[in-house]
Amino acid sequence: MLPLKSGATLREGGTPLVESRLKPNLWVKFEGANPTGSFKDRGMALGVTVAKEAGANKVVVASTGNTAASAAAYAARAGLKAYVVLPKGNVARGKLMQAALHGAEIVVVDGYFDKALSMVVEYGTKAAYPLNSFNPWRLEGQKTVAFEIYEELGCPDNVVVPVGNAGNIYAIWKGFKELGALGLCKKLPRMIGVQAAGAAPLAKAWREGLDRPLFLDEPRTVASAIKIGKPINWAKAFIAVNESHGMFIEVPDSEILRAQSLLARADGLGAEPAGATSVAGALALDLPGTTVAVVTGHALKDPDVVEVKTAQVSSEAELLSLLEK
Ligand code: AN7
Repeated sequence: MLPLKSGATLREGGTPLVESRLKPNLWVKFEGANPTGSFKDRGMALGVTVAKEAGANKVVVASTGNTAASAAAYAARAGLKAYVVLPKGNVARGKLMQAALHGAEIVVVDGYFDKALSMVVEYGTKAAYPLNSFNPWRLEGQKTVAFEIYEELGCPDNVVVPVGNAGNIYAIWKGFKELGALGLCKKLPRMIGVQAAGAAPLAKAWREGLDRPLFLDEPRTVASAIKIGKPINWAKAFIAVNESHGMFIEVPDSEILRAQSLLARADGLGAEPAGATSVAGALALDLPGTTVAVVTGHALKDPDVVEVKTAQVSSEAELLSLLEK
């Protein structure tokens, strides 16, 4: 089902599918367990392989952070130079660290992700191979999560996905459609796209019955990975949701952070805020049948969003009395 046999792999995929204790019939596909800690690795393996086969020696991405971390690692693996263009002040600390660690050239621009992406689309592609999700190979790689869900659980009734630039929900839908075409899925899942309320150009349009997004210039959300006002793959996301009889919804930041905490404490899974957005959506909806929430990124990506409380002791006796409380 993939066009290439070998390439720049770091053994991405094969992530845990965990039955959640938060709700009956809810499963979590934990994409934070990929090599660089997000689902982006599935597509980057393929994208970098194609870049290498095409003879490129430089790759470029605009990113809210995870694409940059993944591009940096896979480019390193393939011996290519990576340039990552990031919105200044809008990228979580762990992701910046990863881009630097793997040797990418980090370029920052004032403004939001949308600005960085339009610069890469208009100019970056002239000098380097672009690996944003308008590159179809990225989405071909990302569809493999559908195959893994099928292998472990069969075909679920609902698949809930965080939506930012809106490529992943389409990639996963494409994977399920291929399973359907092979006769493996008799009934395809509803695709449910979840956006943060302050960055919800698709969910707001959907609620109003529109067939195109309500782009915004100043997206706002704690989930920096999906702080995107003008998703480039919006048309593909509408196809996924319409064809699957699914929906888009928005959730406030308070519910995203609550879901992040619940998932960590009930299920032992640490998600970054954008990753927990799917869980927030699954908890907000009353969905019939089996639901898989795709948790797209690891908690370590964004260490600054969690408040750390400590209790200090200065003697064994104090420690003991604390433990006995
Ligand atoms: C954790 O890294 O856009 O809807 O530049 O990092 O396919 O864009 C990240 C997106 C969800 C949204 N969850 O996926 C980037 C970037 C996490 C993410 C999304 C992203 P798409």
